[in-house]
Amino acid sequence: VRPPAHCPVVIVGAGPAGLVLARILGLHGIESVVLERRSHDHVLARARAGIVEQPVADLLDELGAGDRLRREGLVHEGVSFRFGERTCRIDFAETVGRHVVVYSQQDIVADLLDLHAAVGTPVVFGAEVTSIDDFEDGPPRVRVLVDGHEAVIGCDLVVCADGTHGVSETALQGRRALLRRIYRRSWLGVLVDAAPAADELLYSRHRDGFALMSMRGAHRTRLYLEVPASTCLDDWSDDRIWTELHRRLDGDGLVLNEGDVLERGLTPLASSIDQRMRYGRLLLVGDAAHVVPPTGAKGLNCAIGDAVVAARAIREFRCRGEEALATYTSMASARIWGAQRFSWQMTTMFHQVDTDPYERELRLRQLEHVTSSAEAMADLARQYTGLDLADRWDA
Ligand code: RFL
Ligand code: PHB
Repeated sequence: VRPPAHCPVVIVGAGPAGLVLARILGLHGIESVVLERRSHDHVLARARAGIVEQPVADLLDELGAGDRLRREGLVHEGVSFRFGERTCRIDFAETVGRHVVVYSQQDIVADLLDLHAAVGTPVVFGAEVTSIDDFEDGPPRVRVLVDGHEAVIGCDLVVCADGTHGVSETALQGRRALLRRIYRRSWLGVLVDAAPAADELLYSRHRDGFALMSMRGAHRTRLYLEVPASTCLDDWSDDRIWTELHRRLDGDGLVLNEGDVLERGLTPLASSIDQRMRYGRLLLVGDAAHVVPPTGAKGLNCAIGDAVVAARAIREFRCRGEEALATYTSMASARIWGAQRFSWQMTTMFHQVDTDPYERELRLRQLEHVTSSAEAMADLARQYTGLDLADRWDA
């Protein structure tokens, strides 16, 4: 696929946000092109999120991209929290009648790409957007490099779904209304060729640092360890990783199953949010606009939630012109701030290294509080399984 000279909507980035947006626009008969700097294979190989909120799984179904998720995804009706000597299960089904689906982000992206190929949405791989011009006061022009050749695409609107460190960062330099938090800790994540040691996720607060047991299907375990942000992946031999994982996660009848480490990676914990998600005729969606630490499992879900709101703003823009874009940020922000707050709460409750004794105790009390009563557990379950989307894609 080659980039066109003109397209009503240019979407930068073939992550979950860009691909869901292109699908909703397509269902409303609005033409778009998706430009992705990486190759098709690279995009499908990137190991990332794995927890899909119930409203997001329902949306993927409605968009025609949910068949495999329904067949292969694991429905989880609860989660366990370990702290001190206690393991506490929060039952989503019983407290709020909801669930999450464990299904990898790569598979969601693969399903959306198959769907786009089937319906003929142009998705151009190996297409690096190098600059976006004139978006503040007129129709934007997008410069893109494909196979060493530069092309310019004219459009009515550009949507940056380009994640962190994408081209929107450069295009908006010095203009952004960013609020940030750096946690000075990272997660070391491994994908292991072994069956998960339990049917549900286990989040563990441990004096040596947080750890999480998750999974990808019935035969792969996904495990995370809290490590200092300055750590180097080379310092973590398989032996050292397993020793730490067992120390922080084994107990209460659970012993991790070991297996070959198939992938490993480091994710710094950070929160950031741009208080403006619209700059003239440029909209930000997903990680390009806001980032959360992975503890609440919200990044992927928020990115897809934004796509629904952006699609509505674009439809109204086509009827009423530029003034219709004015409400985009406020429409998206309640759900985004909900995810920011929940992710911050989960992160602070479970991570305690580098905090003073008062703060450490406070965080433990918070964890005790959220597991102390049916009401508190229901509140957590509601947030974990996902707040309703801000809008309906088909309304
Ligand atoms: P993405 O997925 O980063 O996609 C952005 C795309 O834009 C492309 N791009 C460009 N293309 C053309 N020209 C340019 N100049 C470009 N610059 C960038 C990139 O190549 C890329 O393909 O952003 P999007 O769509 O906003 O989606 C966000 C999610 O990917 C992210 O929030 C989640 O992965 C976060 N996350 C989790 N979220 C959850 O909801 N549940 C989880 O369980 C969860 N676990 C995680 C996570 C993220 C992790 N890592 C690695 C950061 C676990 C981990 C370890
Ligand atoms: C994952 O399975 O990758 C995962 C699960 C829960 C989280 C973060 C990541 O909070």
